[in-house]
Amino acid sequence: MFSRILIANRGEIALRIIRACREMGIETVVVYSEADRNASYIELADQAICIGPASPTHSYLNIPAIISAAEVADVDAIHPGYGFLAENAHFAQICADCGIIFIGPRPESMRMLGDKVAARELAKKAHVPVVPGSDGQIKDDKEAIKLANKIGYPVIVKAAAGGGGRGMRVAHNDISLRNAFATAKTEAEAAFKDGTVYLEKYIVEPRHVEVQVMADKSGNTLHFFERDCSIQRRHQKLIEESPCPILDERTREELCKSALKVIKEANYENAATVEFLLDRNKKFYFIEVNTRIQVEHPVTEMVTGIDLIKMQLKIAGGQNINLKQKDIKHSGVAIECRINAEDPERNFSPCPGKVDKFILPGGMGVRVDTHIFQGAVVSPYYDSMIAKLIVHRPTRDEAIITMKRALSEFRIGPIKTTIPACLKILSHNLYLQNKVDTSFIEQHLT
Ligand code: MV4
Repeated sequence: MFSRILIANRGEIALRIIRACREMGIETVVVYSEADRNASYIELADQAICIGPASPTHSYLNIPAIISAAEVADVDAIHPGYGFLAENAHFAQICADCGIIFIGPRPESMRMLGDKVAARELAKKAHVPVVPGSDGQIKDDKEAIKLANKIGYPVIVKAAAGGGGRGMRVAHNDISLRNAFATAKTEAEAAFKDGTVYLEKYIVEPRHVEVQVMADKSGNTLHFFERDCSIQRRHQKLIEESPCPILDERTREELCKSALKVIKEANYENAATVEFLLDRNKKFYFIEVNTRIQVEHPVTEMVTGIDLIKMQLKIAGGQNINLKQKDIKHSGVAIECRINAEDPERNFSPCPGKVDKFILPGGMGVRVDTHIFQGAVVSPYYDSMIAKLIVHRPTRDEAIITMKRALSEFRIGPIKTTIPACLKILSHNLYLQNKVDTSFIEQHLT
């Protein structure tokens, strides 16, 4: 196993990785920007190295600075966390070239699955259901219109280099499709320097369901069931839960098996999330693969009892997974609420500043993943997430009760947070009755 690793991230995930390493006897080196010099987890890491000013381009995205820190500290490996360099194939390649293990997939897998057209074709090859749509990319609007009339409107034009909701356009007829095709292509060209687009039937009011998977270097693959992430706003998830409350056992098994087919076909290694859309008839369709550990991984950890960060470290260190699929069980219901420094009353605009008051919830079934403490300063330079509140209870009803209790115990001030918005959702009839989809917040919380 590794003796020492570098954590190329900040915030709660840096702390999460330090905790896993401490239990495994791995030393940690954390890098930080000038804005994070007073971060709580710096005290808990074995070593901390400043890599630059607050601006992410000059610090957490600064590959030469991070590699230099890794060389100086003489680490065996780098954990990228999520965001920043986590899905950067170029960075993973540089790590390999420098003899440092990147704790994640091989650069080729990241590159291939980062191309949504290639990922879609791979899923088809693995006999996994994909949304009806184009074979490969769509070259011109004539081809788009011809296909749209074959599969039926509405359709969605997506950028091959997109993902996470960037570079998408919906069209309801030939005229709007001509427009959608042109704008999607132009936007993709500008945002990703790659104007490749493809077309899918637009699934109306879907649920977002994703499967957690892991693969070791020997090709052993495991799934850890699914998370329902339908409660999101502008592609930023707010509440996630596991299991998906509307799946029957048979569909769950099919879904999870499909996720494994995708990562087996990709000859994947380490943690991934395979994303699906679930339509009104509870039919699922593959959409994309995230090649990183995700923010919402704790809900999976709670229902399965498995530490996914430790598993990532073991796999990257060359250990084979010594678990069988049938030994992985899910029990109870876990829900995660993201506590962001945002004002829900002002269109969720960021609310950075000093945290004067910070009282944590606790008690039975409650987990809080946070790097924040009383006196901490929330920087405007980074993502606004300041804590994740996770509950794990035997049933969904009990999980909701505990979550509401824990949210109301949480005291954060004077900055505004998403706590009131989470409380509203958890009390909403449609949420309680499992009648939500990805448009829930826009439709019922504004
Ligand atoms: C879709 C879709 C409807 N039909 N694809 C948005 C993020 C990206 N991962 C895929 N996304 C979508 N793809 C088809 N064919 C609707 C969305 C979508 C969405 C998906 C998941 C979670 C939230 C969403 C919000 C709006 C649109």
